[in-house]
Amino acid sequence: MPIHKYIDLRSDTVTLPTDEMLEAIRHAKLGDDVYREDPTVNKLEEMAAAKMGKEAALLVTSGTQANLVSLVSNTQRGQLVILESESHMYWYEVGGISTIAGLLPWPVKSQYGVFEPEQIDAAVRPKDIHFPEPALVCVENSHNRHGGTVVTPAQLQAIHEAANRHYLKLYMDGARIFNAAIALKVDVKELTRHVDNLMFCLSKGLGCPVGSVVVGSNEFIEKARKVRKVLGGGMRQAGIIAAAGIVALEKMVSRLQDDHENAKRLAEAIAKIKGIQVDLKRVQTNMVLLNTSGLKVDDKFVLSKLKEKGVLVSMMGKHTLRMVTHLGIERAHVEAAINAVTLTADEINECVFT
Ligand code: TLP
Repeated sequence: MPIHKYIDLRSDTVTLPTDEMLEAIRHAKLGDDVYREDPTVNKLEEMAAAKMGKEAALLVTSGTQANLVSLVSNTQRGQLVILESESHMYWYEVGGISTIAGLLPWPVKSQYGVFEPEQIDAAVRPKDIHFPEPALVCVENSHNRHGGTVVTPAQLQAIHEAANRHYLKLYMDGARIFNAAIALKVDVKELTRHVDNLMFCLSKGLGCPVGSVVVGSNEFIEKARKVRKVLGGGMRQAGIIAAAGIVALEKMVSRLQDDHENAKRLAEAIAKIKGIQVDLKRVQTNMVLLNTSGLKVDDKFVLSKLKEKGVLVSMMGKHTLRMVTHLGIERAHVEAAINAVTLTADEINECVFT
């Protein structure tokens, strides 16, 4: 576990590389990737494209850079992008969609992370001198702020059809796409075939230290490569990143099932605690959202009480805490975290209600 003193459930971004990854990094064949001469990067990109059923792929530094590169490569400045109102691109990417890509985000609300196709029809307004041109629809799978909920192949197909009706492209922030595929028990290609292009992260549940991959057509990736360069993301001996990515794609996908089972156990136990609510319908992958409004105290107080007991969680909004299971979190950690939440709630309930 990253910070050994704590059971760190803040995010699956805190995972550390496995010994096998470190060995692969040590022995990676390297070259200058801006010249396309790093054999390890080339291998990872070929593997990623094949796995996702697309023509080409591009290694980038982070999920945020992947989304930005993709936004710029799919659009022209001044256009409109339809996305889910709780999406990572809208909430957590420092507004790069507007400040750097020059786009107008058009947020659409949903209950579990994916909007209905009719909402795309409604968001696309008639051609009019007053309106920006719509260009792109984005989906997120699994959906972070909705608690790791998944978008099914059927939902993606319906959204793709709606996007096509309006000549819009469909992009997927698939930071955790393998979590979605494992939860839905489908090959990941079932989730990629209805999108024009997508990105996925190596550095979350798959355990790599750095890196995300953008995937799409040859033409799209060629453009993305140039956009990555202008954003300062052209890397040189990036094989040291790609080497871990290859291990991740070969070895780390199936174990995500353990994270999902651990999240389910956490969620079911915590749902029974007085003052905390968990919407179990949202617990589909490796996240658990805790609604702590029933404890009637400040979230920071709950957070600090949990920390005192050795458990780190993150804050997702007023009275919403998030726990994420990942590589390094074993069943014993899950049971210890349940105890810590139970004790914390007991202490708070005693003070508030006596
Ligand atoms: N998410 C992080 C934080 O930024 C909130 C987390 O802890 O969950 N898309 C999705 C769906 C993500 O969840 C994230 C990271 C990103 C993109 C950005 O990836 P990075 O952190 O590599 O830039």
